[in-house]
Amino acid sequence: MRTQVAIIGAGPAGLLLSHLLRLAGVESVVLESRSREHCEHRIRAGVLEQGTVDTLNEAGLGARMQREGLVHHGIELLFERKRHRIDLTALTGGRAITVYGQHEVVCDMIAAAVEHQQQLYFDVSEVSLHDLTSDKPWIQFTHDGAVQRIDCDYVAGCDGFHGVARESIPADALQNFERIYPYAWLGILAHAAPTCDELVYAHHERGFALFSMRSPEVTRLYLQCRPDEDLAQWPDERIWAELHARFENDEGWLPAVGDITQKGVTPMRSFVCEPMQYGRLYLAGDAAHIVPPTGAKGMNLAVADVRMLSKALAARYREGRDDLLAAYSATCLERVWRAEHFSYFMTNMLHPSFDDTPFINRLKMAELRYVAHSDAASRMLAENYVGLPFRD
Ligand code: RFL
Ligand code: PHB
Repeated sequence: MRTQVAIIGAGPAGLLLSHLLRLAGVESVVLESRSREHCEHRIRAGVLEQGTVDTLNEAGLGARMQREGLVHHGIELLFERKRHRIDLTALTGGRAITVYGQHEVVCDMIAAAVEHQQQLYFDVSEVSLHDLTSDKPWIQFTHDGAVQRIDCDYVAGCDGFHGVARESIPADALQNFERIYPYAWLGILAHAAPTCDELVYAHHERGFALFSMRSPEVTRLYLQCRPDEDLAQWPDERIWAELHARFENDEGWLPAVGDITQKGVTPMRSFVCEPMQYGRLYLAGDAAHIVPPTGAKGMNLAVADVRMLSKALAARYREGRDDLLAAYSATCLERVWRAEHFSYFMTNMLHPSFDDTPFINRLKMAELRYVAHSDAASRMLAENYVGLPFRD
């Protein structure tokens, strides 16, 4: 097999890249280790920045998102028993976020890839990357029991944090930056109508809690928990009791109780590898960086990366220019580090930790009050939350 760009991974990054390349007249093949079913049902992120929505619409992938996505103009911070609204739209000159599940985005992109006869292989195994520093890299993989080879010009490593792409780079060619947080999130999906139109981020002395949603019938909720939390210790009644304790407030607002259809624990990590390139291998999305979910940035960063990578590859094929490819890593890293800082800031401010001294605890409360009450501070949160504009 031969193609121009071999893409490893069919998450949001890999799938969107293959679409953007098709639109630019560049050929690609996507290799995915899991089944189509698995990719389409993996519950993850829910918040799309304005720039992500615009990118999906421009690529012709936004029809169902426009019908079913929920546009939010604000978020709420709940602490000291009170809800404080951050008016995202007023504070950012009209920008908003859209709540639409990552797996829905993935479903839409897979359906469009099938429709446009893009080359997409699911259930591949033993993927290995070769001759990345030559101008003829190649990929070996197993599919349907047969070993296959793809020769290509470029490789896009879109295979997430545990993928093979970053692992294929010699350790001395990369610098890794990492922070592991001493807590995690226990997330549930509940068949219950959302009782608030906007997301509620709650700081409570028992721990952080987040109220989100997926549709007018489905609520998504998270509780701060231990990184090694055992789900068996969390029967549904305990989850609801803990959620209600952490969301307690003077108005009596609470999420509605409903059947819990999914439960999982998400670890909290900040990670960046530099540079996001090695020879003809370009890393994008979670393969290159991880943010804790508190800032809702993970999928949005993946989209920003592949938007840049598709433009750089298009410039290479259409105009014979290499300058955008050469600038790819540095350009992406600027946005990545801004999002890393924002996610770290939101995470620290909203999560009490067992190792917080009373002094640190007072600082977190002071920061929350400042963000809720100061125009400058809430504007800072809003501008980052809706996502900074693309600079291309
Ligand atoms: P993905 O989505 O992980 O996709 C990578 C794909 O590569 C495949 N793969 C391989 N394929 C071939 N060969 C191999 N050797 C391979 N190894 C792996 C995988 O099967 C997968 O299909 O990365 P991508 O595309 O970079 O997208 C990034 C986003 O998925 C990620 O940033 C977010 O989901 C992070 N995240 C959240 N982000 C938010 O913005 N808001 C959230 O609420 C939020 N919640 C979450 C999350 C991530 C979670 N994870 C990773 C456990 C909740 C969870 C549970
Ligand atoms: C979600 O809906 O899954 C969600 C929303 C906001 C976050 C994280 C997750 O910050």
